[in-house]
Amino acid sequence: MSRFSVPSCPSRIFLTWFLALVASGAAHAATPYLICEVASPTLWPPNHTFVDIGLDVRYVDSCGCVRRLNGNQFDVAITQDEPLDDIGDGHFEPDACLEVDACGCYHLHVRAERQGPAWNKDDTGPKTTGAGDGRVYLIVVTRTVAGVQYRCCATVTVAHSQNKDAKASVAAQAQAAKAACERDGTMLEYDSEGDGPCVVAKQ
Ligand SMILES: [Ca+2]
Ligand SMILES: [Ca+2]
Repeated sequence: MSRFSVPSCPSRIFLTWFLALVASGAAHAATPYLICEVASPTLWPPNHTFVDIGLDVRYVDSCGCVRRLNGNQFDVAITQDEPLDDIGDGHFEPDACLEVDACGCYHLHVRAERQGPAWNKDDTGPKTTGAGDGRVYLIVVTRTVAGVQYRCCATVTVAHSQNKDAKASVAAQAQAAKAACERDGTMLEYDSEGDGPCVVAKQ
């Protein structure tokens, strides 16, 4: 006599339901994704110093397991919506610097600065080539797993001033930049890392 017998009807129903449940779960395995967060999404005052923005990158796999990534486990690009060196922004370059320390921990430093006012004090005409409406830094992190590239986006802003309208304006710019990045990887106009050496000090 076989050790295994055909299940009774209620048991067969349960077995069918269980197998269907397992199959359903396999078919709906979640798509992996990246999470990017910064501890300092807004910088003030605009004193041209580098600030470690506390970039935190996590990878969520198809099982929902969350892993914090070290700096050697992803690529990062940082761009901004203002030139690196223009009128009224202190003439410091580069404006971002990514360091990976001996322990593999990463530190993304961003310069706390933005362009000066868009108009001369007597309102006789434009003073800068930019709008002077606050600076947005866009951080784009990518990671490739089994030939598939995943992306996440975060922003850091430096408002033109601390009044309500200036802060709302730069927040709206950041929101739009993040949405475009998440949609199709769109970056901002200027490469924050520029061509200069990565030195975490005011130059
Ligand atoms: Ca600069
Ligand atoms: Ca801007």
